[in-house]
Amino acid sequence: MSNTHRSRSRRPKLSRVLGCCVAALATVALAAPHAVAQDGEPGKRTRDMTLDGFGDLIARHNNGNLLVYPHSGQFDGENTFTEPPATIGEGWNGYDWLGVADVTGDGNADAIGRNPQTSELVAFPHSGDWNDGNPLGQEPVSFGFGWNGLNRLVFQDFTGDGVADVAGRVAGTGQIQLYSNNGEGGLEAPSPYADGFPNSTWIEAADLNGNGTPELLARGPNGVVWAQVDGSSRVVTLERGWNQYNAITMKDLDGGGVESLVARVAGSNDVVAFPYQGTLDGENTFGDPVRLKPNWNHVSVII
Ligand SMILES: [Ca+2]
Ligand SMILES: [Ca+2]
Ligand SMILES: [Ca+2]
Repeated sequence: MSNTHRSRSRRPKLSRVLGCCVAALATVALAAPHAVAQDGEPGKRTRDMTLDGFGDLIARHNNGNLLVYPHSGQFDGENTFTEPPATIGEGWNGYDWLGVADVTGDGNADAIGRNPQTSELVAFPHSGDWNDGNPLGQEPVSFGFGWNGLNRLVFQDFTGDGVADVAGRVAGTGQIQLYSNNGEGGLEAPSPYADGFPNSTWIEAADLNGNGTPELLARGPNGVVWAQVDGSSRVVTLERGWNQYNAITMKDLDGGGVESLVARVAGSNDVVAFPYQGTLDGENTFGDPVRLKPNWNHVSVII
């Protein structure tokens, strides 16, 4: 398995699928010169598609389009992520797992997808240019095949070099395995990283205590969201009653470099943020929910 994950073979076919499709809407604010904020810091990842230093809200429309809602530059409820979205790809319903992080090592946010038909993990590198509205138009990079054996995937910098690595939960054993990034988009052979997540219905990673090592976050079947701190056995409860959410992601709301919880409420489908309060402090880590988007039932994935 290790050799296949070192592969960087080119995939012109997928490039054609995604290269044709971009219709960035004209009213989207043009990017300011790229301000290096959290990009490349240990234990963090960038989701800044527009290159202004603020992580953007990314979603897959039910029709398969990949949408970017640019960050306005400040955390301000429903004005935080601006409308209309830019469409940066189409055909993404062909992937059953999506992520956004810098996996190629240039500091820009790349889009990653797993094709369940082929079991391949593919990254679409950011071009480094937002103004053309087609940041993903380059040749994709393959991480090889065999990825269907993981039933949860997380893209985050676990190794502290500022480039996103891949962690995944192995179907059956429930163990989290880490595929370290060599810094240039190649993944090393997997190594065991954590246990204790066999029944979790959501898994993520974010550095909540600011020491450069991400915490592993998970939601249990009982609706409790908890964190395993710094890869140790120390566990803290963050939230309770979270089975009411039908999608969960994490987002740097204010450019401060620490990601907050973001979730979609079942029923209303409102997307709400639970702002990071400044310290990793159990159930006080995140504040009361603030609505970001009303009735977001038109998207199937939120990143
Ligand atoms: Ca941005
Ligand atoms: Ca790394
Ligand atoms: Ca940490």
